[in-house]
Amino acid sequence: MHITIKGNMMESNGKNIIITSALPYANGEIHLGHIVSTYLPADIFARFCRSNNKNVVFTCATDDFGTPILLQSEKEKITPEKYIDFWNKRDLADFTNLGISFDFFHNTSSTENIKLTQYFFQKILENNLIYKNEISQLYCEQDKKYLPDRYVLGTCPYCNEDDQYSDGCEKCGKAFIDREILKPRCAICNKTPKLKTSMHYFFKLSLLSSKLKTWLTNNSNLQNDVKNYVMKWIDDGLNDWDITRDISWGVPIPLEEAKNKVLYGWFDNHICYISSTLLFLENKNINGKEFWNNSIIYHFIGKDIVYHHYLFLSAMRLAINEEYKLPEFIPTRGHLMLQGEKFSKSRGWYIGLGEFLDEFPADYLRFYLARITPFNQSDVNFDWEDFAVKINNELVANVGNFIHRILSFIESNYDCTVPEPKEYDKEDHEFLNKIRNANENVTKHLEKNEIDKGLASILNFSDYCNQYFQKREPWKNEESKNTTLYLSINAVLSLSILLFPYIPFSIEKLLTNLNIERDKINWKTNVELFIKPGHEIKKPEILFKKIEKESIEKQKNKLGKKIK
Ligand code: B3M
Ligand code: ZN
Repeated sequence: MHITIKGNMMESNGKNIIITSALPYANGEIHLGHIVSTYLPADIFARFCRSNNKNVVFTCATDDFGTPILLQSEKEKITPEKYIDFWNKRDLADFTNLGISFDFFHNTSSTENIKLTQYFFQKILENNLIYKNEISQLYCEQDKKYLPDRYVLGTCPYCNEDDQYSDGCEKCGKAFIDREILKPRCAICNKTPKLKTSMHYFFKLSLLSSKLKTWLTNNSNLQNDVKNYVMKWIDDGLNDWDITRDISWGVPIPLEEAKNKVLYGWFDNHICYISSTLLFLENKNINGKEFWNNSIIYHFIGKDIVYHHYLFLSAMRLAINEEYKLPEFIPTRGHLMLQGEKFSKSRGWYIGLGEFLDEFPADYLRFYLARITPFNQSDVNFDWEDFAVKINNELVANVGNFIHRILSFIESNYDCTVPEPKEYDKEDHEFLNKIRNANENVTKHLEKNEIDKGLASILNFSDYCNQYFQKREPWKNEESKNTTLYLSINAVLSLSILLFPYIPFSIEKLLTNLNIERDKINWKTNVELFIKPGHEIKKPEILFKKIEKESIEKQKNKLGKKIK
């Protein structure tokens, strides 16, 4: 990453871009729903910015702390450290297999994040925005533990369903307020817990309401539909936030009097966006805090964590007087449905990422999800039939077809050497203009995070290329064929540059076929045709294979049959 430093200040003028993706909990496989809303859009944008020579820092981490992870590690009779280490490595492997090009992937349980989180707590406390209050909480005498929501099971008072956690009922969807659950029992030993008081620390979120409103009003980059309901939450009155948990697994509260108490996971996890970025930069001898405050910041999330990002995250940075600036963008997207229904692991209505990648190339998933994911909060539907249609008719028959025809024509008619063009006629000039301006439309869309519209624009260009080649009939027009192939191979390069953020694995292969090194090209390379007459291409290989009907049938038959 080339960052130009003038004196002590970073030369920013919009060159420094910080991109984060919401942190996956370290206790389960990456969910396709999070790939749609968070990881893929962030990665496409990061690759687009890098291709435009921006100084990009793209980070993520596993969200390690919290009750469910502690509970799960106890069930598996391993330490929480061991447990999260497994999932941190597993998630990074999955992200790598999917081409999610984080510059750095860390942990919320890292020493850097613990230190920065404790710094935030101390500063917010100094600024009189934290107070103490006694709360009563269920306590298990047998396990000598206070029992947060996920440690208490019981019967739903609304639908009478048993074995529900004390924060809400999975069956009827009702959220419970303080200890509404009937017949509460400890989730570890099944004994009946008793009520015990405990000193908790509260963040005065309510006192930051007007500062939050000012920030939201002045930040025109945030999506209006999201901003509107966040404003309503503020107008309805914000509750102060209990940031304490009486468990061992979390960021210790840095106060003598608060031994054995930790901070709530949502207090520390988004601070990891900052601590991971700082660590990555400091490892390159770059002042991370200066870079952070001289960057444009994007936090990519799904709509289920809007409250935490538009309110908790922003309020905490406001509470320390913006020592670390707030984000310009919080790209927020919807959830993923499967064949028109909600994903459900317990009902087997689910596609596992690993399972998908065993059957289909990662670029097929990237292409299809980018094709169907608008930049808004509407839910997106993964349909196996539609997946096959879009891959076969668009990626294979449109893009793949054009690329293969050009490369194999040059291989068989010119012995892999790009021909010298002759004079251009009107159609050639039109095609030349299309090639040189192909990135304009796509740029407009990707700058606005409209990954679906960007890809649609690329497919239109590819369509045009196919029509041009078909009309020029180089296989029978001796006179014009050199010009046709010279322009067409440059059109293939333009397609490679534009598609790279979407289907990086295939484009790496294509650039090898074109005998072009990736770091020799960027987003604007082909404004002046980069491939010159005489350039040698390699023997072409088929980039995309059609999806057969049987493989789709196989996937659809699996639905609903998998057990949890
Ligand atoms: N670990 C996962 C979720 O609720 C949560 C995100 C944290 S981002 C700081 O989607
Ligand atoms: Zn117990």
